[in-house]
Amino acid sequence: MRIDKVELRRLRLPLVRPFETSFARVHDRTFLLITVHGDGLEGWGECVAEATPYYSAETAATAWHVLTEFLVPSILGVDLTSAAEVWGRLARVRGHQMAKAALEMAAWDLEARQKSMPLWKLLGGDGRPVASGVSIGIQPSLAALEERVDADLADGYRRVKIKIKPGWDLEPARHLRKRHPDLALMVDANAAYTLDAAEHLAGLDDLNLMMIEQPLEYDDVGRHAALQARIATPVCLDESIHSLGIAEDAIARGACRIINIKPGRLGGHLQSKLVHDACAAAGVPVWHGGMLETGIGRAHNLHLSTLPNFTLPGDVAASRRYYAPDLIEPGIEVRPDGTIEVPSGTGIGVTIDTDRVRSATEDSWCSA
Ligand code: NPG
Repeated sequence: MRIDKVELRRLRLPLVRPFETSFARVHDRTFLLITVHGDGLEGWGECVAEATPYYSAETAATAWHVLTEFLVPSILGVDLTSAAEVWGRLARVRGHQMAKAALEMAAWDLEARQKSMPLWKLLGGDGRPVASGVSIGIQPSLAALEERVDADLADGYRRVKIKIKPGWDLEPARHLRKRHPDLALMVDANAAYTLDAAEHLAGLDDLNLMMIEQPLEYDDVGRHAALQARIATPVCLDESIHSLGIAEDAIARGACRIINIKPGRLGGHLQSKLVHDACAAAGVPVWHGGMLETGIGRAHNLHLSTLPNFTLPGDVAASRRYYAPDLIEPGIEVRPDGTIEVPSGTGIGVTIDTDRVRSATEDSWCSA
């Protein structure tokens, strides 16, 4: 496999509705699309770095810089045996997982297309339909939250995650649990608490939540271990897990009982597979996170989600929850049983609407 041309685009799309987490309220999404060309075929990847450095230190601008100056030049025109080799070729650059992931994932798509197989097969998955959950941003009132949850359950979703922050945590969780005693329910704090809140967070323990996601600082495995020892609700780590080493360390220290895998945060498909395998070996279930991707990134996520240890429903909801229209046609839809079919066809298996890509593009770059 040889990549002889790389195109990069920065796009901005309005969100169907604003999305609020403990760290920001957003109305639109800035992201990069990358296209790798080789042997007359294309592979596509989506860079999930945002316009702002609030979820992660990377931004779309840092990813652009690192991709164009360092990452793309290190694989361009190089003979590669497979996409699994890309990560090693990028290793001289420290960090910048989201930038690396976009390029690496595009290479996996290209390799799958070259081999005329669906991406899930190349990744070692089984292509089964993926159980889908929704992520509901912080709402202005309990009534608004109820309304959103009802609409999502009516669409078939199997699991509800609500965003929490100090001042919006126990009350909405209790409220939902009372209305839906059997709902698969979880909360996500996006690092909004300190260990001082341990006793307060133990107030969630009698709600039978699937997990609390990333309660404490993004780079603090040790305090998560201390928190997990004090609360019964399983802790799941997201922001903290940037690498296989940190994942293994977090598991060994008892900092979490569940791990959220996002290929953007980990550096691509290969690193995600390695974390998936390490979790499986340790008996730690994983699920696939979401970063408000368009259908292109979502398609990658679906293929990866068919590896065997993805046993919990992921944030891989239908693309029209976020973008109308999406960049792919047809969009990714949830079925009445709450699962999403993995796109068939070769590579990521979706048809990209290049006119829509063009009209949302704010800047572009090409290696050749
Ligand atoms: O379905 O894509 C989705 C959204 C899932 O809540 C979601 N993502 O904290 O995991 C998160 C959150 C997020 C979105 C984080 C965008 C960063 C950027």
